[in-house]
Amino acid sequence: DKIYKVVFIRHGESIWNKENRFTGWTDVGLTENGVKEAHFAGQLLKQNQFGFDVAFTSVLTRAIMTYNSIATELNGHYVPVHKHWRLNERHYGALQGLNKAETAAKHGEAKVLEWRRSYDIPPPPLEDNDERHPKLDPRYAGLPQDVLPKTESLKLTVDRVLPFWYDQICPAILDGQRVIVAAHGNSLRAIVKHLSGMSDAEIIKYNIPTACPLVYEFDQNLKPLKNYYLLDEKTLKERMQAVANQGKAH
Ligand code: DG2
Repeated sequence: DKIYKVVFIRHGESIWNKENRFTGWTDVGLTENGVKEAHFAGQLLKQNQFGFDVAFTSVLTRAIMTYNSIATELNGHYVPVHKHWRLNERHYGALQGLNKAETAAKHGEAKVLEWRRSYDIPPPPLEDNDERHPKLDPRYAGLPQDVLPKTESLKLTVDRVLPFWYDQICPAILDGQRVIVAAHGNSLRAIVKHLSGMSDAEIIKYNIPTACPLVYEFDQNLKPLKNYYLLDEKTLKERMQAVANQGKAH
């Protein structure tokens, strides 16, 4: 029987990951280390005989740059790339720009954990007249304002990612194309929660590490059969723990 697959990857370390700031829809680039992580991910994919016929990314630079580094390693720059806002990171509302550890010191680690990882509690929203409002960003021009978030819980992120997953990504997988999706910690948690059937309580503890290829295999009905990271257990654990630690007050 034919195996249908998709590779998910969170971007490499971004400038704001390094500075430990809530990022969301803020468009920051990768650090030098983040670019290295992305190239390493491309090499891992190559060593494991992965190649792609189509790529999907968010419209945020850090995901696009990560995919480009992977494409370089795979000699795959000719592959079509679809960039879509529905794969963007969860919108972090008024937290965007704040340091996560300082926010934990101020509001408590429990509150920060709630904002970062609870399923349905959104962070405080941006004001309508905030200069960071997505309506002022040319990449979202043409979208009706009521789809543009001012904050998002993971649940709201699931709601806006899934239409793109079902309408664009699933048909490519079912068509037998080899698909890669380069996105973000929380937009990928949204898809993984949906695919794995993780409960609202389990998803709180689940962290997606930077630049680790995550492979999902499906049957012909796109029922998930298995999933695995292309990375040794030890490095994977370290990278997941590093994400969890970002919310500590120090
Ligand atoms: C991070 C994730 O997004 O943050 O928005 O700060 O994946 O684009 O680096 P990404 C952000 P946490 O939810 O892990 O704090």
